[in-house]
Amino acid sequence: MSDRTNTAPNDLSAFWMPFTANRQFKKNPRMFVAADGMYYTTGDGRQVLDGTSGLWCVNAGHNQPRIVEAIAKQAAELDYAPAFQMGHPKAFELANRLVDMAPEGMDHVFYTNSGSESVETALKIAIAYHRARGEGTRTRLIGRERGYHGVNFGGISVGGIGPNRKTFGSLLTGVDHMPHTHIPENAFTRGQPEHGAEIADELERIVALGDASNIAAVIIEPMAGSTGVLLPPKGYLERIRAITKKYGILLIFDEVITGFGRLGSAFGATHYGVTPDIMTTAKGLTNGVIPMGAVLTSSEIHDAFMTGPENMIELFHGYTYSGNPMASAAGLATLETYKQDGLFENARDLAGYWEDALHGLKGLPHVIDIRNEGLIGAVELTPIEGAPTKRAFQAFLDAYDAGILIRTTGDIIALSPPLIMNKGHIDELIGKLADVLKKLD
Ligand code: PXG
Repeated sequence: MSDRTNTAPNDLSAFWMPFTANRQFKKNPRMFVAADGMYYTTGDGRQVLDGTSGLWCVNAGHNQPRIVEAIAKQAAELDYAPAFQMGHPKAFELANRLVDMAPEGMDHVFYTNSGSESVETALKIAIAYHRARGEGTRTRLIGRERGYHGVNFGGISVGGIGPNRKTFGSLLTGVDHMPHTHIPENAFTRGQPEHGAEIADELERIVALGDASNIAAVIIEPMAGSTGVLLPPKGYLERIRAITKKYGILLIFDEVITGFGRLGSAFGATHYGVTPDIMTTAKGLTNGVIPMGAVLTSSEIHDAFMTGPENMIELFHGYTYSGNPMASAAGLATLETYKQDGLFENARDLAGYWEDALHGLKGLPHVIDIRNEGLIGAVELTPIEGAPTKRAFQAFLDAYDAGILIRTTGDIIALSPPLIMNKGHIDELIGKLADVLKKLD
């Protein structure tokens, strides 16, 4: 074995980076070494405005003093406590705070460590719930094209992303997909689009063919984030809710991106006024600082498990780090920050200015659609013939050089800045993005 103790810190080969073009990155790496408020500092000492809240998670901005202090204090006080058959106060306190901010009826919280684990947990709870009630034939799951539900096997099965099938094969059986809601007649819509509520009726066809007695749950993002900011047409979510209710099928909202103020309300469910049976969260729960996810369920679901002998474990599921003290402390400080600093209100107040600024990019070269909701935006570009994704990725590289962090998916630029943003930050972000787009080949 080679002696690795002298490996220079600039040797980049050992770290196999996630969702990254490793060889390209390592030839010309982009490193962040510090962050504060709205800005990252790069390895070469430049300030980069965070237009994406890291990966849609740093909703309260970087280096938030309450969160920094809470983590430091927690590490010294109680670093870890067993998650099974033992408790610690902050996990219970955080669950109560989450229930307080969730829609009426979402009364229980199961902790995970990521959005992907929240999704797996929600799917397992849905199947086990029907079984607990004597409807064990309800095992089928329904997702949606262009849905993103993380990277584990359940999530990629209900998700609607082609490359997952190309790379990982047949995935889970017993899964159907509804069509996505992204239709051309809604191009350049501000906020929720007018057309497409009837796309929800495809669910009726899937139920007619598969039979409700076999179907456990439907899972969708209230607004699909990572496949390019695909908004629910007006009336669509209401129809999905009505159809699932009619057939006794559980509705899971994957709120990993839409949770914690991104749309100007606590959750997508509260923003759109449609309450599911289960909600998955992560990211903004702890401001992205310590990994944590949470699944919220109704009492009806939770209570269905609370039968049988009291010495028995009711749900055969959990993680070593479920509700761990450091994450719980970070979560409590994060929720306190959202409340004390009025960050959801700030997102709501800024949404109009954000919308106007974004739609001001209409008419720039290659721009074929602009979409927005809350503090989320997307600018879709025409792909280069025969080289999809290349144009948007070039925009990402140019933007980084210009001092703004954006995300791209396919040829779509996605923006989701921290909720602490002000109008000056919007002007800087959109102004620099406009300059990048004007010069793009
Ligand atoms: N559900 C949804 C709706 C998500 O957006 C996950 C589950 C999985 O979460 P974890 O914590 O396991 O990554 C996500 C994650 C992007 C981007 O730029 C989006 C995500 C993650 C990383 C990048 O679009 N979403």
